[in-house]
Amino acid sequence: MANYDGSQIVVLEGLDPVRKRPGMYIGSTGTRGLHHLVWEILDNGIDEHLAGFCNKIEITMLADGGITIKDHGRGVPVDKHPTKKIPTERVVYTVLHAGGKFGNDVYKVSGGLHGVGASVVNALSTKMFVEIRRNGLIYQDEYKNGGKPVTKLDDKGELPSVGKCAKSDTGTTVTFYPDPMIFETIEFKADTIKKRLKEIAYLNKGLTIEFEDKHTGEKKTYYEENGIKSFISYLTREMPVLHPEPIYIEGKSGDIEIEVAFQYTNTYQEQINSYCNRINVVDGGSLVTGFKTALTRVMNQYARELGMLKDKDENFDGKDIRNGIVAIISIKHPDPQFEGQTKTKLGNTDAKTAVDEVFAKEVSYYFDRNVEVLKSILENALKSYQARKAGDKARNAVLKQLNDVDTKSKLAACSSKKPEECEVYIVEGDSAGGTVKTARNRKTQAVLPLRGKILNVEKATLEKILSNNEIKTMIAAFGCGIGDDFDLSKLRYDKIIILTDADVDGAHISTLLLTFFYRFMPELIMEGKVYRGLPPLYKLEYETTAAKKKEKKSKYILDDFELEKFKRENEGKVKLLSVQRYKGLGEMDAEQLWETTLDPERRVLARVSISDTVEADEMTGLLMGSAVPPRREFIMTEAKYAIVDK
Ligand code: 0RA
Repeated sequence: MANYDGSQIVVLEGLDPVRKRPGMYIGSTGTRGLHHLVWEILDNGIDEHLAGFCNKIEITMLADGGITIKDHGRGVPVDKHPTKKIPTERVVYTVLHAGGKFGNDVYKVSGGLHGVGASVVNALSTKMFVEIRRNGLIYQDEYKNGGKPVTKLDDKGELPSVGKCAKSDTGTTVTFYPDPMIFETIEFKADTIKKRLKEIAYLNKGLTIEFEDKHTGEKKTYYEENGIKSFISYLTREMPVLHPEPIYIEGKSGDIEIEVAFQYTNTYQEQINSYCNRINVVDGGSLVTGFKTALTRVMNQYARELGMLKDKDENFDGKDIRNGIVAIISIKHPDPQFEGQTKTKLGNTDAKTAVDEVFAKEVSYYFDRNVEVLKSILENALKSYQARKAGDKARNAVLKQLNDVDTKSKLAACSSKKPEECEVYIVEGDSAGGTVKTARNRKTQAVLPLRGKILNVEKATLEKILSNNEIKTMIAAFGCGIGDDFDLSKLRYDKIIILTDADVDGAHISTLLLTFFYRFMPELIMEGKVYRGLPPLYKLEYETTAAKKKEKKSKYILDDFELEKFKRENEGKVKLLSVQRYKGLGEMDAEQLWETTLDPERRVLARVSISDTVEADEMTGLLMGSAVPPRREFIMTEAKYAIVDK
């Protein structure tokens, strides 16, 4: 038994830091961090799929709040770990960063964005059960209170088997219960999970994912025979397209496997999502460079062959050629190097060469056989080329002029010039803007009132966007430029706070603003500089009935949820005298606005974040696309929660 006790000490030392600083391992203890646990366990199953040993994963949301993830892979090894002297399974689930330290699978998801290891999940759970089927035997192991083993090892220090199964029946099943002492909420969200499963299915063609929610009885199977090609169809489903079918390309260069799918849309946007070993490399990197270089080269060659560009003409710019493209690049790489602060950029130079080589060869093969598609894409590039030539002048004029934009007329600046203490409120409407100007702290809070709706940048040309007054004022006020010229270090404010009414119009304006930021200054959002101010929806006047002497009190309430909560928690204790519902910011006077919405000590802000580009692009696409009915519905029912991580 000495062995067993010894292993327990390892465990305690091993996982303690995770419980002390969960945020360091899973980002947050909010709902996103909670779901990170699920992705972590799922990734292990996907690793098995990538290694070629698993074609089915099952996920079940249990009625008691737990979640089960079963993969049909080889099963986690149970033999004694050579150095730790405990079953390898225990190492996987109780030692930090044990994820990739054994086995020699080539394509690992671990080491990327998630990759903190299954032990972190165990550390943050009250209970965890592991069942392994391997070599015709069934093993079970159980942990409690943040990864403390419950199951006794046998006298050889091995995990005893509990039964037999067919030799071909292999796999790993993990069930865990997140710790309510750690997480703000332990309620898994079926929608969040299903969305992820869908993405996983697109990225892993041939993998079947079965989902079941025992709370509702819902069952769903995710399986995408056509992988990322279907993913493209999904992303472009609301957009007008230049050719009916996405183009799909695959190939191999050395150890690197490459898949690309793309489709041209009749929009001005370029949307390229890239994945390495199924990890979304949000900032692209070498694989995207390889794709862009090859696409530009090949298309310019075709344009000359077809006589669209004459000898004297200069080449199409890469941007002309990518105008309207929606693309996914997905590669498998044996040794990915993720770079940058957030590890969201691929560094490997061999990935650039490999993607360039495979893509150029295969796309030429495709275009030689689909000349009509080729022509429509080149004509689209030509239009962009011509517009750019015409627009260059206008654009330069606008950009020059930006510095001279008279922001004074609209922007009420703050007196401090220290960006770290300054904030700018972007306020819907002149009248609310006026009140905010009166109410604010003039030293640190600037106010920019917006008149009416701002331009929908998804539907406008660059020239039009840059000549829009509201947009010009914002660019000038922020001070950090846009697009390729963007420089975050020049941002004049620490926080950009969007303040709109809590109604459909307000939600729409806020979405339009976010779309503009996302398309032209995405770093603002990525770096967490953008917030939404959440003014209270209600003011309550009430009398306490419990105390001996009655006392009149008032309270601001954020939303319907909080109102219900207040009523529930104070049932019988207070008597409600009045419930005032604010229809808009305009109904508050300066003092109320300061107390509830501006005062840094009392206001509620929600930081706007984008969990990944697919979600954001899809969301903006959904909100901004040309099909009106679904968009309406989305704004009214979801806008408040759609992008706000709170
Ligand atoms: C490395 C080697 C082997 C299995 C695994 C990893 C493995 C890990 C996990 C985590 C969740 N499910 C898993 N399935 C498999 C065994 C290699 C062999 O059988 O030779």
